[in-house]
Amino acid sequence: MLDVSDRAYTLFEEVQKSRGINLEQVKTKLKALKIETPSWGYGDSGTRFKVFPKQGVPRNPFEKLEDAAEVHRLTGLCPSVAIHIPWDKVDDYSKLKNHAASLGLAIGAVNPNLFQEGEYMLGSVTNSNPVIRRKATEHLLECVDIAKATGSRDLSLWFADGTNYPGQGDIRKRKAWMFEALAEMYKAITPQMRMLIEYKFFEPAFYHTDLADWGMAYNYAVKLGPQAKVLVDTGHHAPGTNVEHIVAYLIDEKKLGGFHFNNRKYADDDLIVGTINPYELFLIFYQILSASNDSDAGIRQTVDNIAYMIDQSHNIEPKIPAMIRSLLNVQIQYAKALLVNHTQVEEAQQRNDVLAAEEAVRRAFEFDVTPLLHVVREEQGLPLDPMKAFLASNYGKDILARGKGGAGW
Ligand code: PSV
Ligand code: MN
Repeated sequence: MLDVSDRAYTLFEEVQKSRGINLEQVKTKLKALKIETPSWGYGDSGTRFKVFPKQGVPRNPFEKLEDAAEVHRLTGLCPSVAIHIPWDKVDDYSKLKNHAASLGLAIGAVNPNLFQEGEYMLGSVTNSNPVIRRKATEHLLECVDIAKATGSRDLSLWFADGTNYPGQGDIRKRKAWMFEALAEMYKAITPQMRMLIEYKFFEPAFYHTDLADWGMAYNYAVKLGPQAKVLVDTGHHAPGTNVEHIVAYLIDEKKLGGFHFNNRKYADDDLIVGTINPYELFLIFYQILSASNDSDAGIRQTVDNIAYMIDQSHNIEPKIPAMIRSLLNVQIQYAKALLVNHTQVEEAQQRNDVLAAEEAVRRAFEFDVTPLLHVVREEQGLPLDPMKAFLASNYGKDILARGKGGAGW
């Protein structure tokens, strides 16, 4: 039975029915949406100017999982957690995996970290010193072993490698070294694993970055083989870049592996996803959903295997509510994108009716999906308003006993 608060749903249902939208299918898709949260999003993080330590932040990877489990309990959206090595280094990864399982979670993507050791100042896998390159490659291989122990499918790869001045490095040699390291890693992964190659156009390097854009990531992924895909971090593009175009292109090439969701105003701001430009997020999902019924099974398979992950830096905001907000923002835009009438869009495209086509897409964005999400949550036995439920619970108060100075970077 519907809650009184969801009388609005009856009205919503009528409107959607008249638009030819099957809400039962929409609800099924919403219930299947899974978004991975990052262990580092629960810890202290900051800008290069300051990290503000927060009270109650997890002190180790086990406590990070506990916070993630609480977020999953309230939202039903995030059954896996990405780990970053060495931030989440433990002696026994099967213990970490079992701890996750005991909380109803799985360990998700394993992220090697090749940007925090002094030796990597001038590059990790692209360093001109072969000893440092070897050390960096060994770390990639270590992460493959960790993924075996945690049962993770994805290795999520981001390289800070780059140079600050023209002439500082040999760009083409570095390109070859990057490939060499990736190829060695590719040989080490199991048939179930995937390498997700992330790109970013600048920072920390300010002149050139070895893996600067989706074209370079795509090229490495093609050369490596079918288990290598591209990872799109929404914050890693120059202002004005049409990210949803990149998404559609990579899906069509069957090379889109996953996302790091966050939002940006200027550069890689790592703000909460959907807070600055929710329409972009909606349009990304519109592209994904347009491809989800493609006649090409490879494209359908690509869409089905997209890893949705959050990658944010919660500098001033409390970590758990920030994560809940992020998940809800993704869910809202996904719900809206599910309301696009694709037949209507296609018909308008065929008539070359530009305004009708634009209207058919935007219309879905303009609906308030609150009643729909209430009903979905009610059917899943979840709190109708996960944020409110968290704020009313004792979890946030209890963890304050952890004190200040928890895990961070
Ligand atoms: C780099 O800016 C990045 O997006 C990469 O995914 C890192 O692994 C992550 O942020 C955490 O620093
Ligand atoms: Mn990222």
